Amino acid sequence: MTQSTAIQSQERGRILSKFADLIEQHTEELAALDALDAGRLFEWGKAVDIPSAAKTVRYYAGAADKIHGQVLKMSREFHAYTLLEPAGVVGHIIPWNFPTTVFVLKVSPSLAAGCTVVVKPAEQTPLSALFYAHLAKQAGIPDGVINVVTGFGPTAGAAISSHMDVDVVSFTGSTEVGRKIMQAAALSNLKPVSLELGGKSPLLIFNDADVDQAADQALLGGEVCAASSRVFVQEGIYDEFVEKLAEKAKTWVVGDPFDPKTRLGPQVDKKQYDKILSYIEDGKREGATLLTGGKPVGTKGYYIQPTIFTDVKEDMLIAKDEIFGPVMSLMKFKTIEEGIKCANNTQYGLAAGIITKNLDVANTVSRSIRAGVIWVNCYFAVDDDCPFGGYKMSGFGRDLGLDAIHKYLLVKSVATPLHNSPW
Ligand code: TXE
Repeated sequence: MTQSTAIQSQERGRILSKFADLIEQHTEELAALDALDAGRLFEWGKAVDIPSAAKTVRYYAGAADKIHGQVLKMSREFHAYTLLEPAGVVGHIIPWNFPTTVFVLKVSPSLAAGCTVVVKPAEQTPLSALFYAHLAKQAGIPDGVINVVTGFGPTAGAAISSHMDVDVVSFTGSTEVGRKIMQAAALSNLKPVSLELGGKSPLLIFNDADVDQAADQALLGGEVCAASSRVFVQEGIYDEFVEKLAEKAKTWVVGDPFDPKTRLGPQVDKKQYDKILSYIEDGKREGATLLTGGKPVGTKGYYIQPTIFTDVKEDMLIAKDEIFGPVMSLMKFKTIEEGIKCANNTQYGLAAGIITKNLDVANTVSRSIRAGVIWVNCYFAVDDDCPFGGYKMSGFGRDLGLDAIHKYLLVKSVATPLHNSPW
């Protein structure tokens, strides 16, 4: 697409706003599709996932006409400036855990930047992506701008990452597949990639925390890349915290994602279900103590009880590997330094949580943890304006925030001598 045929930026913003309105108008259908496909809670989808998706699209709609380069100060008498140009065709390969959220946080900044996109949803959860494409057409996004290609990873996904005409790939998924995508990019047209990969995020709870609130924060885990799956509790409140957490976890209703009483829906598929149960067995075998859960629920569907292990050692598999399910490892620490060391003892670096009333502790620990997102006295506070992405083997590149648009832009420098200036 040339500059002359491209839809101008204000018009792009207007169409994206219309897309956001249509998402809101179809909240129920979209929440139902994600509940059917991914087992996401229907009520949560209606109250949070879908309204937040519309908000994300609107955030980038507002940014579409504010993307511009800079005038440069050259060391000679030149007039020089940068142009920010759309990178071209962006391939988005997305996972099954947040079909709606990841779709909009990838697609919206690319469209604001003026790119076209090819989206491959996860094979387990293609329905909402197809419906979003349908709504995009109704909003006036021209044919060919959003292309949804359903299919499996090694075929449809690999075709995108190795394609000579795909200019950028943005991926969210496992570290293992992230490596393959980088390889395919390197062996094809050297397209830039951004990778949002797994995590084993720590939550540090200090002695001065409100134990009741801390237990609620700790329970926001599950099939979330940033789940606080390693919870470190300072020794002074450890016993009280364990008791409180067990009490709360036992009240969680596991079941049908369409039932408003349900707090924990099913796992996405049999592969994921078997993987989680096998990690629970590893935990027991390696000597961790099962505080709650540990078993499947019912005989139909892929339901697992919220599972909490205590007496976990840092070298156990359940403390090292990303399980991506309702399994938490609880560990104890004494000093701030020990807490920081434990938090950083992982190959991952996606997110971390800190619960304390002491500002000095919060500031020191925030700077010492090698992770892309730090939540102090909260957890999973993801927002359109906050860049999201990892350090270390959790990948690189950021989704969300205005900076995400720059993944989908190319910088061109233009320089010309001023009249009569020697060069
Ligand atoms: O992810 P995959 P899976 C982690 C989590 C989970 C594990 C496996 O630990 O248990 O990954 O989940 C596509 N070339 N996360 O197997 O395989 C695939 O079709 C190109 C963390 O479902 O990484 C899907 O669209 N694409 C994560 C997407 O990659 C390929 C979210 C993700 O699938 C491909 C999901 C290939 N060779 C899982 N192979 C997070 N960070 O939130 C697969 N795909």
